[in-house]
Amino acid sequence: MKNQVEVVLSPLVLPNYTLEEKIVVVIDILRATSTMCAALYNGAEAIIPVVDTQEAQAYSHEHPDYLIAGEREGQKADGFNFGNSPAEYTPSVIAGKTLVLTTTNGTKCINASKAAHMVMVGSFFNLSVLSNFLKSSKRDVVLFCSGWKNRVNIEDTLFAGAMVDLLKETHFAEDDSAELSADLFRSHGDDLTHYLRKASHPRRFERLGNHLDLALCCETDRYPVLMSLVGDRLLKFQP
Ligand code: 3SL
Repeated sequence: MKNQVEVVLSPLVLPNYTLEEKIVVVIDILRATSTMCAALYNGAEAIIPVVDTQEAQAYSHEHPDYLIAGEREGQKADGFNFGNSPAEYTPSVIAGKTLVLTTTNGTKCINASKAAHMVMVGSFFNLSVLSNFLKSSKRDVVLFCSGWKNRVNIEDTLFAGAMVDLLKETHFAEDDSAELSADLFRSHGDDLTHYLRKASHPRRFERLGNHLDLALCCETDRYPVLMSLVGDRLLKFQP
């Protein structure tokens, strides 16, 4: 018997979904969950996703050895040495370190998912390894798109659609948002970077002079790593 897969298109509709007993995959393609995959793959010991900048600063006072990173409005947040680009977290910077990260949407969504049986992180960087794990999990799956300030976004919806499509042998699309995200991916998934020029966040990047992260975050399977939330931290997960 197949399990079900549901797609939450915006944090605003999360209260309509039951998370208990399910695996929740939080998606923030641009860029929080892509950054998390890059950092853990490149050797981070753990990532602590926090909701606000004060909480991140508090970790830095207690643990001066942690890297503290913050993003607001697509830019490095005031007072932070690190931001939210996957390109920042090379092995020489991140190996062996714990990263505390706060972002506008993605880290909030991870914290909002704690009722789940398991909270994981999805991006194009770990698409295949994550889909293989979910297929074998025998659990219902909720794909939680972080969006932008409660609005639906194209990039997270496309990724959710890619995952619904990959899971079709083991999971049936339970809600219309799963069906429509899969249809979107089937129509536009073969040229992600081109289609994503329509999306609002890449336009925000352009205005900020960020010409690299869109293409980078569309690279499928660049950082094949699995992670799950254990207490307050995301740790590498070996099935
Ligand atoms: O919203 C978020 O969580 C961030 O990923 C946004 S940004 O890509 O860093 O601007």
